[in-house]
Amino acid sequence: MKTDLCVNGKCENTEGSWRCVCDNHIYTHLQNTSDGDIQRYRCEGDYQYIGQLKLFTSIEENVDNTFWRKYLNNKITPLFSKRNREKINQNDGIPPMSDIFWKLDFLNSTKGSPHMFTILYVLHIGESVSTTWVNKFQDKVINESQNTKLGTVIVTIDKSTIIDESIFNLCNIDNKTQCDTETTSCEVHNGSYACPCKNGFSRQFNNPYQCQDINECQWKNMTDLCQRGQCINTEGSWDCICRNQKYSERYNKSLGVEMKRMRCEGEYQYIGNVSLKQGYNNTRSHVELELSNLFLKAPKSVNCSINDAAGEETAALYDIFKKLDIIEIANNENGNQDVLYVLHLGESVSIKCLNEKQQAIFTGNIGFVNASIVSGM
Ligand SMILES: [Ca+2]
Repeated sequence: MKTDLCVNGKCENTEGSWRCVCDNHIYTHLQNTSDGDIQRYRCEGDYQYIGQLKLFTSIEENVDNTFWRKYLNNKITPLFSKRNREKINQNDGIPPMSDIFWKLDFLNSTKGSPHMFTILYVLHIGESVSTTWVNKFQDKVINESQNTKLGTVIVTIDKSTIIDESIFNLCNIDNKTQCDTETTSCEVHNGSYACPCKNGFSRQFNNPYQCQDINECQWKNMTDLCQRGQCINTEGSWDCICRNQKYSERYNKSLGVEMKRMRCEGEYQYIGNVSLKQGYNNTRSHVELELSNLFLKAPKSVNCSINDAAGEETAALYDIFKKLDIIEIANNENGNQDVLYVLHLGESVSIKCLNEKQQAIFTGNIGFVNASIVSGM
C-alpha cells in the first residue's frame, strides 16, 4: 500500500523506482525500516516531551551529570528504541514507539536525600502525541524497581514520569526553544511549540520564531490613537506627544481590539452652581464626590461640541472631565443649599452646551433643584 511506503509524505514515482517527499515538518527524518524486501519511509517532525526519573544509587561517588548522560545513553535509550515493542493505541493509528523514537537528551540532575537522584531529560519523538500517551508507553518500556549496573554503580529506578505539559514544558527551560523572548511568547501543545506574537508585534514573513514591531503610527486611523498630538512609534507600543498642552490623557476605547488611545488636552475651567434640597447629606466632601461621579458616569450620548479651530468632533463629557472642586456651600432664602464649584475639563466647550448637558446629568439625581454654569475661566 502506498501510505505504508511513505508515511506522512508524498509518494512520487520515478523511472524504475519511487521516492518519498516530506514537507511541512520542522525537519524530516527518513526512516528506513525493513519489512521483508520492501523499504518504507516515514516523514517526521521533532516533538519533545520532558521525562523525569527518580533513582537510587548504591554509591554517591562519581554520580554526576556525566554519569547520568551515560546512563541515559546506555541503559534507557535502548529501551525506547528496541524494535517490535508491543503496540498500544494501535487502533488510533499511532505507530510503535520504536518507529517514531529519536533520542533522549539529558537536561539536568538534582540530588535529594542520600543515594537518591532526580534526572530530567527531553524525549524526542517523530510524531505529535499526547503526553498521556507518551507516559503510558514509557510505563511499558521502563520497569520501576529495575536494577541496572553502570560501572560500579547499581542504579534502581524508583519512579518514571512524563511531565504534564501544562505543569512544566520546553518554554520553561532557557534556550530550549527558538522563540524570541522580546517579541513572542511561547506555547506548547502535544510535544511541539509555537511562538505567538506578543501584543504590539506581528508575524515576520516566513519566520515562526520572531515577530516585528507594529508601527501603529502608520495606521490609517492614527489620528484616533493620538488625538491632537504627535504619534511616536516605540518597540511593542507607541506614544503620543502633546505640544502646547498642559497634559495628555490616556483612555481606553474599543477599536475592535482592546487598545489604548490618547488625547492631548488642555485644562479648561468653568464655574457652576447647583441648588440642593436641605436635608440631603450636604457635606463638602460628599457633594464633591457625588457630583464628580455624575460627570464620570454621564451617558455617552451626553456630548458637547468642541468649539476650537479643529473642531467638528464631539467629546463625551466623561472623557474630558478632570475634576470638580467645591468652592462653597451656603444656605439660600428658599431653604435649599447653593453649591458653588469649579469644573475642570480637558477641552474647551461652549457654556451653552455645558449648561444643557449638565442639566441632563443632574436631573433626577441627588437633592438636585437646579443648576447652571456661570462662567468659563
Ligand atoms: Ca510599535
